[in-house]
Amino acid sequence: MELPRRARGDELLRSGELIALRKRLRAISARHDLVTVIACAFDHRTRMLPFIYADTRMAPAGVRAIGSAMVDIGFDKTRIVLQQWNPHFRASQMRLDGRVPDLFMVSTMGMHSGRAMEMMKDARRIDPAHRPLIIAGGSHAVYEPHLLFNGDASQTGGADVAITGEEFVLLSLLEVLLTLRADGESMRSVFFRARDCGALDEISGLVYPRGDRDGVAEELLDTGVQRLLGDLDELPSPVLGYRLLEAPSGAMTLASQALPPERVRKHSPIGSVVLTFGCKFACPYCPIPAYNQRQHRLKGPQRIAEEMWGLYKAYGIRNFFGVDDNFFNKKALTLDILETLASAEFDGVPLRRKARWYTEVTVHDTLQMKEHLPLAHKAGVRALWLGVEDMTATLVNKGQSVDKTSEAFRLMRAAGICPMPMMMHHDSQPLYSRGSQYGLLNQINVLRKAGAVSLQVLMMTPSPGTILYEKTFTDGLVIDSAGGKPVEAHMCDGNYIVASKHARPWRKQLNLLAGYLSFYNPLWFAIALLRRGSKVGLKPAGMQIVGMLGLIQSIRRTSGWALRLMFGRVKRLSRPPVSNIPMQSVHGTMASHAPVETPMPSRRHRVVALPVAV
Ligand code: B12
Ligand code: SF4
Repeated sequence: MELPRRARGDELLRSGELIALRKRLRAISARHDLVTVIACAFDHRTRMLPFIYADTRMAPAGVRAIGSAMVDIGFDKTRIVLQQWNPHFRASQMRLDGRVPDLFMVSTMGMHSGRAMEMMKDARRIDPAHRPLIIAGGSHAVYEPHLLFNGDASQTGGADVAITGEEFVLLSLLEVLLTLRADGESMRSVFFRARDCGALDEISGLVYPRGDRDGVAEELLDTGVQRLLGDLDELPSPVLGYRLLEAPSGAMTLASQALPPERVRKHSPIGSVVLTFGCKFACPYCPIPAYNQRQHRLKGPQRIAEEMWGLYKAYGIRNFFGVDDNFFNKKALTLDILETLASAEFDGVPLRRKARWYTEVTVHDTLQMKEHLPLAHKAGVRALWLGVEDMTATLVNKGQSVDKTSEAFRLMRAAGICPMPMMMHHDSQPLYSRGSQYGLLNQINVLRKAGAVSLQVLMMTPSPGTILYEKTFTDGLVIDSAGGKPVEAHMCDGNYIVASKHARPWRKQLNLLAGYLSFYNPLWFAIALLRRGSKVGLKPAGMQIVGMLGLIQSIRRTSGWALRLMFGRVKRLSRPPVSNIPMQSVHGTMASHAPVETPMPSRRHRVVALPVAV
């Protein structure tokens, strides 16, 4: 099920609304000496192709954005801990500025949710009198917030509240809490009071539990789908967030100081930056258009140039990854950004000399931009990731074809931009096809000839928040367990075959490895070295090294699963998962973020209390 769309015309915040909220919070923050720890959940078992380098060498934008927002409103005592860099971090032992934090925030994607739940459970070991308010966020909270709470009465765990949206939702929550907070009152206490008097119900984008026992959710209340920020120039500067990072370490506790600015680039040589959000296509396996309420949201060209320069000056970062869904989505707006970046100068230095960047686009839009690819190069673009999925457009048709994809790749290479294809393998695609371009290896060969520099091949996997999600279950594709091993969250990353009707799903698992092996191998490394005179230089050879190292990890991690699929009993699910915690909207109707078939509470037992400190 996709996220429901807000009423037409009510999808976006009013212009200036986020700026006004930031200003109001700055006016009250001095009265509240808050300490915050923001943790990014990361399951190291997901470390393999195709993300082996980007997963740890690019400090994620989500936690940095939340950290930037906290500093921007006046809460400097904030630390960002990445489980990527601090695998042994223990929330129960965290102290910052000598104090147990007032707020513990956890950001997670679906495949890292096991680690997020462990961290929140651990944070609950802190004595309730000092325990921070536990706030969960990130893409998993957007699509499956119910999974961030504990519904098992025999234990305690999970979040106090999940944010199913962006900065504006968190800041709105903080404004309500800080307005109600009595002197010296804990953030948990004021949260419970605010919740019980209905003060949170007008903040769209929250899911919070109710029940008699702390840490056990008897029901979940959903305040609805967030309003999105349309003008991304209203966001706080990303420069703020980088100075909050905890340095990589094997310690369970936090260091007294954050990672010094001069060491940021060493650990995060790539800086992810928000440029645009949204995509005009509507691929049925993708949750992005619905998440964005079919809106295209942008930062202004000058602001983008200033951010890149600001990050370079403050931390020396020179490589940027635009977290765009489809950067070339609207040609005129794209050209505006490219022209500005190509000509931007700071302190007499052209930005393009210092900043190189990469982002995601589609084949269709790349061809629309074909005469402007040299401009993109001049603006600093050096690689573009393109969803070619299945080039014969059998799986999904978004204007790609073998000829068009090849043409787009050749034009990019001619302009000095590395084409980075993202493919999707599926049940009906054979490993090799004779006399056609349908097979996986055939397509990889075409891509390589056309100039592909890297390769991503993932298996089509059900993604919550998409039209296809439920059908994949009801069609009997989704695997529950193989050889007695249940499918876990970290396996739902496209690298494991967890949804397939194929009679021999292990072949699909091996196909992925065979596909990678045909692309990343010593022969093609040698050829890439010989061809280093091309406009993309040594980059293909560099990607071959990363690819071969990543492939070793992929083989190590997924071949056991291939064996289970081969020799074990494969059990499939026939229905999509339901929330084991009843869920409803604050108005007593179906919750916007409910998964399919979520039971509604039989009776709405809301306690409406006066907002008095406890
Ligand atoms: C960049 C990116 C990556 C990079 C991440 C590198 C890095 N270290 O940052 C790479 C390429 C490695 C990657 C890999 C994968 N990704 Co990815 N990725 C993205 C992408 C395009 C942008 C993420 C981002 O930085 N956004 C910008 C920031 C500012 O937004 P944000 O992260 O959403 O955070 C905002 C809110 O969510 C919220 N928030 C976030 N955290 C918190 C915490 C708290 C406490 C609060 C209050 C709020 C909050 O506030 C933030 C500011 O607005 C998103 C799609 C998208 N457009 O968001 C997919 C996305 C996150 N990826 C996704 C997936 C599935 C994957 C992969 C499994 C590959 C795949 N099969 O598609 C792998 C997993 C790899 C791994 N081991 O982790 C999914 C996650 C779905 C889910 N249910 O969790 C997304 C949403 C795309 C999609 N298909 O829908 N990805
Ligand atoms: S083109 Fe990419 S971002 Fe756009 S809907 Fe399709 S998969 Fe999603």
